Amino acid sequence: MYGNDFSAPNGAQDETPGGLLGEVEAAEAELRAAAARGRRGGPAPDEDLAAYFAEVVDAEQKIEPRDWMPDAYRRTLIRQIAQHAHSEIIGMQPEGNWISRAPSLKRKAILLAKVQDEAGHGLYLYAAAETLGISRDELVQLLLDGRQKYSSIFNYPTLSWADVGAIGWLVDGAAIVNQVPLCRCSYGPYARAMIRVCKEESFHQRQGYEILHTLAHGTPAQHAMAQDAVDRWWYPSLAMFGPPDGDSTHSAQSMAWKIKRFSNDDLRQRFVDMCVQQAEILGLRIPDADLRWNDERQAYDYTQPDYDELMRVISGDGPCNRERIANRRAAHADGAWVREAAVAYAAKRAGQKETVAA
Ligand code: BYC
Repeated sequence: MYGNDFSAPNGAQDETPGGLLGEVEAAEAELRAAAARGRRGGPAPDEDLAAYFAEVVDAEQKIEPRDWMPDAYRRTLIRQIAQHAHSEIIGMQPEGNWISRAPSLKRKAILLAKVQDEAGHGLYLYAAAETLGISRDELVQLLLDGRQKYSSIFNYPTLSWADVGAIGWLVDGAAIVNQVPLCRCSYGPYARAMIRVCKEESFHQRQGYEILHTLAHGTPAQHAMAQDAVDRWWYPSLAMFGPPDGDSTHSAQSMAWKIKRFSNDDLRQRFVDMCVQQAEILGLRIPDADLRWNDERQAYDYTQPDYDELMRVISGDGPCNRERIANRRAAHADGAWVREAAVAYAAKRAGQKETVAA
């Protein structure tokens, strides 16, 4: 058993063959089937638009950019997709911190490729958000001004090489558990972007798992370093799923619109259940003395993360918030000449085409 395969301790496999990646493939097949069976056309002239929208969503058809949608649905998607895109971009920093210090050429090449994938995910997601009528420039400015959020997890420091393994195993693992259901999101461009993102995230998780496995089976000092990383990343990873259901402001509406398919707590539970068995194989301990199998619930009981800490980190007061956003602002300013050159080149090309056409 490896990476994000999921099975319950009683030996019962997850309901979908192939675990989470199997679910991504099933979602991809569903997307193709929905496109092939066509869908009802636009609303009739006198039809109630909200009822039309609800009918499309209830029929598990995708809402596409030109379709009518409630303003609040559009705003929710822009908020969530932008937050997701910003997370990918800011998320390059904690791991980027170790590229020049990776312990071998092979590890360095793998980490470079992973961080590049994250830039790619950010770009697909900005492109998906742009289909909702907002530009990438505007979104980037909202991030830089602190008016849009990114995931809390990227405000924690990466203190040792083992943190790169823990990020892969736990952070990418949590991300996959959260994002696989988004492959079935009602908004077509987001669902389609998620298919590719999840496939790549699965490799990311495996590389982290493999780093931790190597360290955990190495010298006592390496084992201790791996355990220390898991101790520090476990609770922040649980907090990635957001506030508990009772405090989640958007979940009920997002689930009704089929943007989210499961609640924050349901996904958090699924993640815990998946990790327990993987930790055993790694030979590492999950830092929770109260973690135990509950036969009645067919799930593990576990200690909740500190949600006050989550709220502090979200509101800008985590260990690395200021550093991360300062780095992003500096990188954006340093890249101004590239954007200007690209605009000048595009204008020159457009001028040449006009001259040829004249
Ligand atoms: N961090 O009503 P709720 C990655 C906010 S990148 C920050 O439950 P919702 C990777 C929430 O926005 C992983 N803020 O919200 C990259 C809301 O505030 P606003 C990123 C959080 O949206 C590089 C308020 O709290 N993944 O995988 O229904 C390297 C109330 O929450 C957080 C995504 O972005 C948080 N943890 O549910 C490695 C996935 N939690 O906006 C890996 C897409 C909550 O009202 N996003 N908030 O001011 C989602 O699935 C959902 O937006 C969430 C939150 C589950 C995160």
